[in-house]
Amino acid sequence: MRTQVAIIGAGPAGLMLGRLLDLAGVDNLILERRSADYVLGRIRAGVLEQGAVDLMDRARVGQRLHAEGLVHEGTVLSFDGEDLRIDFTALVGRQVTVYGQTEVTRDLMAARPDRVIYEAEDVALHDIDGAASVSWVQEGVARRIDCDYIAGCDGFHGVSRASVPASAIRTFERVYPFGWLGVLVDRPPVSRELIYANHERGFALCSQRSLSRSRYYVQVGTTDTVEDWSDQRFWDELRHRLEPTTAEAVETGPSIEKSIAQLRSFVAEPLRFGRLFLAGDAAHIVPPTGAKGLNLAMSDVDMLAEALIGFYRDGSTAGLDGYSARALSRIWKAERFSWWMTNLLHAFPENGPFGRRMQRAEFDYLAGSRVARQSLAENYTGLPH
Ligand code: RFL
Ligand code: PHB
Repeated sequence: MRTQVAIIGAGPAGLMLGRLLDLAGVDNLILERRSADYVLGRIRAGVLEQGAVDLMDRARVGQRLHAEGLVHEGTVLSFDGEDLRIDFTALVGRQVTVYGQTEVTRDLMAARPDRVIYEAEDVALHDIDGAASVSWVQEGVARRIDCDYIAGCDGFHGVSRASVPASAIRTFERVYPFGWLGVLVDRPPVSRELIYANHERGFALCSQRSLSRSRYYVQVGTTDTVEDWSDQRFWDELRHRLEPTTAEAVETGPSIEKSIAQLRSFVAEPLRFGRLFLAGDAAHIVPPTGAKGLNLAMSDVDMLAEALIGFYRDGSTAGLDGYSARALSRIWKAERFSWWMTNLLHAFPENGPFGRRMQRAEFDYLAGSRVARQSLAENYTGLPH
């Protein structure tokens, strides 16, 4: 068997890359460790930048997004119960769209009924500096495919980055001393727009998936488990951290999903090793505070698809040679913004009262400075691809 591009991972990065290559007539095969249902069951991101929406349109999978996605013209930051609205439209003339990662994935899967191999076990990359190939086990049978290039879109714990010799890769990492506990509930959102709250007891976020489904998060300790958090304890803690009238308006209900994510910043450099290219969470992680992870995965594969398509169209390797530097320049800016939002909004036990006054000063500066709010809005709604 032979293909032009072997893609590892059927998350949003792998599926979007496959779709863009398909539309350009570049042959590709996607290998995914999990089942399609498992991939769709992961509740993750909810906010799309305009660039990601535009990419869904260019990939001709934007129809349902435009029908069902909720366009948000601003967001609210709250500090000890005091609200500050960031008006994206007035500040930078752009918006974001609330549309779950699950839905993005579903739309991309529907556009690609074949050439995704789910439940591919023991995926392994071979000879990435030479005659590249990928092997896997499918229903107990060993298989292998030769390819020109491999796209490692297999997330933070994938096999692609792990296949690179340690001496060829440099990694940068910051693990934060807390996680996010997220709850999904079939109740209308408490507010039309997202609320990011900094409270002495820790961060809280009011998000949503639709007009009838809400997603809430609270900052929790690194050793906390889902079992430590009954629904009742979650709702009590969330309300504690919100401004009183908002807290009262939260419609609670039985959680339909509850999970904890550790917060981390991570970047691998470079993103190319011979015939292997990394994209999405395989290459970098951002803490979710800036809503950048999915969006970065989309901008990476937008650039990678352009480079691969350029190669197959006119034989030029310029795009492929430039991919790593080009993608990393955007990635580091999103890393900076996500780190900054995380620092602004969370309780850092080690920072003490001085750290809290610094957060307060930052919040007051934002409240008083249009330029500061404009910078936040420019980054939150997304830098150009
Ligand atoms: P994914 O989605 O992890 O997909 C990788 C796929 O590769 C498969 N895989 C393998 N396949 C074959 N062989 C192997 N050895 C394999 N190992 C792994 C996996 O099964 C999987 O299907 O990575 P991708 O495509 O790069 O997409 C990245 C995004 O999923 C991620 O960045 C976002 O979800 C991050 N994120 C958010 N991003 C946003 O842009 N906006 C948000 O509002 C937002 N909120 C969030 C988030 C992530 C969260 N968690 C749980 C980490 C909120 C949360 C709570
Ligand atoms: C979400 O809805 O899951 C969400 C929204 C905004 C974030 C992170 C997660 O910053």
